Amino acid sequence: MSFQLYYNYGQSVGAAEMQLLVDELGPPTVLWRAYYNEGNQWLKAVIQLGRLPHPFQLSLDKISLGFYDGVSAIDDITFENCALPPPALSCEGPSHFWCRDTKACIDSLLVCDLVDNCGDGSDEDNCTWKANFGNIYTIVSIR
Ligand SMILES: [Ca+2]
Repeated sequence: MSFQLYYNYGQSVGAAEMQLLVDELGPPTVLWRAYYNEGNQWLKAVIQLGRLPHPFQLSLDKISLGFYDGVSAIDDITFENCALPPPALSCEGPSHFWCRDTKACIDSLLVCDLVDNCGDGSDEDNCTWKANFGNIYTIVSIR
């Protein structure tokens, strides 16, 4: 899933940030932040959200240090690629992966990328070794 948003900055504005809130995942995650005056114009931003299997909320928060003179706004929010891929009767070739339960055919580059692209998790099963970077674990595919 991804969406586009446009933001407008006037003069002497503080920071603005968009947060993602998912009840099951605890505190909000900052998806986007603008710090300074970026001119009196609408700009384009694209944010990749990945797959969100739980209900979620987006919030736009304004951060000001007491002095505020300007406008922060978003508009034309569009969500894209929100549905799972449809089932396929076959899925052949080394550049494709056939999902176990949903029978969707996905690009093999989506296998073991930490996102459930199939909807049944089969593209993230059997990702066989893990690298430990402190408290962060990264699963690396050897398929
Ligand atoms: Ca995946």
